[in-house]
Parts: sequence; structure tokens; C-alpha cells
Amino acid sequence: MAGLRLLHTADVHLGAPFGFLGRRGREHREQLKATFSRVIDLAITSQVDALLIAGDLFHSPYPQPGLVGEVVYQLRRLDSEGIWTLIVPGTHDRMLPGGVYEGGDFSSLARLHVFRDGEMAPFSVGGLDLDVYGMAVNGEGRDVLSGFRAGDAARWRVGLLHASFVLPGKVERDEMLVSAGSVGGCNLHYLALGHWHSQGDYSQGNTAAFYSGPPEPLEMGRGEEGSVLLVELEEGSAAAVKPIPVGRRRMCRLELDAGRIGGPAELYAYLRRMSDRDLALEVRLEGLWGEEWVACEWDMLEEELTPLFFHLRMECSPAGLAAHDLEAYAEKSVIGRFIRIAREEMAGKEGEELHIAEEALRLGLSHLTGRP
Ligand SMILES: [Mn+2]
Repeated sequence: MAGLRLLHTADVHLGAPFGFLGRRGREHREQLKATFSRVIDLAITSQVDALLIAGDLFHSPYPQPGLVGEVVYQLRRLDSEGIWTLIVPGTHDRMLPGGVYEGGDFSSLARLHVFRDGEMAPFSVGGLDLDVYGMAVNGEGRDVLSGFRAGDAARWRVGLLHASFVLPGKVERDEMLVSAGSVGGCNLHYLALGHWHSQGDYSQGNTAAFYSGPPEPLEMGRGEEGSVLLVELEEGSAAAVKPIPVGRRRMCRLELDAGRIGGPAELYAYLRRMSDRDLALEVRLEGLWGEEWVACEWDMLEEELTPLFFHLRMECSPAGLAAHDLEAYAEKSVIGRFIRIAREEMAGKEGEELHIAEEALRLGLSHLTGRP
């Protein structure tokens, strides 16, 4: 009996604005389409039976008609090669009245199915002896595989979900969940997951369960490559799941301790060595006090380095300041009070909000102290 070959992708986020990339945002938006077309090429050249899209194909439930047209064109290439496409709506491209999956945009494709219901429903794929189970994100916050067990009628049983995997103490709530227990008992050969933007193996028992991560990076991270998963199911053996890089760009946030770097010349040399026109780099410098940094011409440094990257943003943070620098100011002095208020602002904040609060502290300090 022949096996089953699948290509699994998710979180393509076509149409995302990428405001954090500034003037490069539009270029990266275009790249997402080019990368999606590479995914289609790969599905054809690897001769898969079906492409699984586990949610967030589009960044919005109402993408531009031109963009939808381009996606239909790409998916038609699969259809005419006899390759199935199976889609679940995600959290970004959720099922909404008048949304992209409600209209007839995909109805011209014979070998395409969108799981529009908010309940697990099977879809029998003609000619492949395959049942695919999937559902649209319903926002009920429950473990959607709890009590679910795929029937044994078809030879192959595959699931497609846009959900968070419960990690006790870390991830316990989301619009839709699956868990170690429920995945372990679902009787699926493969569960294609989307929603988390990095690749991961969450297999349980006899079910291989994976997040594919996005085919092209979407946010600043550790510089991972965008990829898709090639899944091979063979009777009597475990699923073979192989990541295949398809992304062009990498996005990396780097935290540097200015004290270890030395000075501006060393920083310049360090970043120059990382030069890559397909790398979006965010550099966060900590502990920027000391004589060697006083004369640093930041604008010039940034101007010289920026053309070496797809995108470059440099940020200075006071978070790594030696405590005595801050404690040196009497609590009742203007600077002392400012630091106290700024620290209260920073407490409990994280991510971009923390960066903004820290930047406010840094700017305020440099005005009040006259230090750069
Ligand atoms: Mn997503």
C-alpha cells in the first residue's frame, strides 16, 4: 500500500503590514507572496498528495481582492496537478460574515476544502483513503480534542487545527486549545498545527503533532529560517517529518553588553561582520555608560551600517546599567525622583511597552545628566 505525502504550512500572514520594518515593510509583504509561491513549487516537485494550511494564511479576514486572486492562482496550480489543499481559518483570517472564506473565491477549485465549522468535522479526500479532521477557530477557549477520537474507516487520519498546545503553568488559556492528553487519544496519524510562530514537535503516543512555523519570518526572533514540513506516512512505521527551508529572510534581535564590546569602533566592526542583505537586525545595547561611548556618533554609525542589512534598528537601554549608577542619585533629587517614577512605569511591562518605557528613562536621564 502506498504511503501518504503531505506538505504542512501555517501562519503565512499574507498581507501583513510589517510596520516595524519601516520603509522595508512593503518589500517583505511582497516576499511573503514569493515565498508562498515557493511552497506551491515545493508541493509540486515533492509530489505530495495534499497541502495542509493550518490557519492564518491571510493576515486579515478581509484581504485585498487582488491578493486573494493571487492566492487562488497559486492554489489552482496544485489543483491542476491533482494535489489537494486543505485549509482551516485561523485567528487572523477567522470566519466572519463577508470574510475571505465565506465568499466564493475558492469555489472554482475542485481539490480544495476549507473547514468552516466551529466543530471538528471530517472531510474524506477522494482517492486517497484519507480523512482530514479540522475546524475553524471558534474562540470558546476549550480543548477541542478532548473527547475526540477519529474513526477507523479511512486508512489515513490527519488533523488540522489552529490552536495553542497546553503547557501547564505556561500556556493554559487561548481561543482554542489542544493538550498532551487529548492529542495522545485522538487516533490521528498526523496533527498539523498552526498559531505558534515557531516550529515544534508536540507528538504524543502514536500521533505525530507539529507546528510548522511560518514559511517566512514574521517578527524579530532568534534569526530562524522560515520553513515548511514535509510529512511522509507509511504503513507500519512512524511519521517521517522533515523541515524544508523556504524563507528568504531572517529576523534577529540581538542584545549586546556595551561593556564587553569596548567602544563604538569595535561595535561597528562587530556589526559589519554580520552584514547580510536578507537579515533584519534589531540591536539592543545595554550598559552604555563610560568615557568610550560619550563621543559616539550614533547617527553616523547607523547610517553606515544600515545599507549592509535588510533592516537595522539600534536601541540603547538603561536596563543593564550598573545599579550604583542609578542609586547614586539621592531619592529626593529631581533625577532621583525621575528614576523612581520611570522604574514604576517599567515595572510589570514587557515587550515593546517595556522598550518604550526604558527608552523614556534613557532619554530623560541623558537630558537631566547631560550624558549621551
Ligand atoms: Mn499566526
